[in-house]
Amino acid sequence: MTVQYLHLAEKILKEGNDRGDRTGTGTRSIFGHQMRFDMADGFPLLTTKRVAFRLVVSELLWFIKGDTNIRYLLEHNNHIWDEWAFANYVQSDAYTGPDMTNFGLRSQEDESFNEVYQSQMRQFTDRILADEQFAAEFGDLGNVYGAQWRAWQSRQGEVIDQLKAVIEQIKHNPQSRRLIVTAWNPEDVPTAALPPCHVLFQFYVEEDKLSLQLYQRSGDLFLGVPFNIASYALLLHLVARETGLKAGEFIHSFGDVHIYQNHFDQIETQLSREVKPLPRLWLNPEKTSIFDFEVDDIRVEGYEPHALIKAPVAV
Ligand code: THF
Repeated sequence: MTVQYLHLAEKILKEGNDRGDRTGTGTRSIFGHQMRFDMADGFPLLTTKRVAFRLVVSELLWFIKGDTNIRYLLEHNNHIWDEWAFANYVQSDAYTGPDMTNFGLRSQEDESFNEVYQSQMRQFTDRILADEQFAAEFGDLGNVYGAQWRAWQSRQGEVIDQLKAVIEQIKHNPQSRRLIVTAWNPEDVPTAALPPCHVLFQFYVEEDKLSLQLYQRSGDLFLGVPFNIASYALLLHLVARETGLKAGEFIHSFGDVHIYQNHFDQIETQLSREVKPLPRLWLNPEKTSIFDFEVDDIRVEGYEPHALIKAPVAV
């Protein structure tokens, strides 16, 4: 798994196009790539740096619950979506603190601004946790993954639960070529804070094996992609558990896959490191339904990666 990831990193560095991007950071990118991970080889969690698997778990369970409010993530000490909620808040009339325009870039370039930003962010997340009303108003990210997977609004005003429906189809119609969940809702794209990066996934059943393919329109190779691989591999295992199948392959297909300019050194560090054996996934054997899993029901065993490498996230 790690080898395929490092191969992709080398390919982007060597062949990629240097491009500006929405966040102003600059990336090197290629268009179109596919990786295949066989779950029989171990759980695909990157070994050339430590990936915080507990954050992958709470984020995925948050999607599966259909939750779109960062409060659940904060309760699990998961801060990976904070910036997107904060961006909505500081643009609203309710925010009266110091100017936070373009906080993502400025916090990286200006240490004194960064201190002010960190303190405002801290106050924001503390208040989301302490104040239910405030959380309802400013913790919600709108129609992100959880909403599209579990509560897609139909034209007739009905609610479509794509995840439940696809699980029923896997159980009763496994040969189907329509085992699809889509997060890409064209109606929501113009107004979304961040249109979905993982646009669509499809299941495939062959004999007793379940496979999953994801189409990702945009992938941040250093920060996001290791999370995304682990997240969809875990989703595959959970759906396999619920449907009584074995986890087969996770196939990861990309549109624009890129390395941010301010992640080049970190990627080089990874390329210089030796690959280690993959961990195994432990799922609480007492749980059978994907909708009943909690964070403590999911662990990796035998994960001994190289040290964490820090990098700024582009907002
Ligand atoms: N935006 C960008 N620029 N990259 C992304 O990967 C990304 N995501 C989600 C939404 N927008 C994105 C958010 N997912 C981290 C990991 C995943 C994220 C966001 C941030 C991150 O900072 N990870 C750190 C550890 C964080 C911690 O320990 O708290 C890391 O070192 O991996 C793509 O899904």
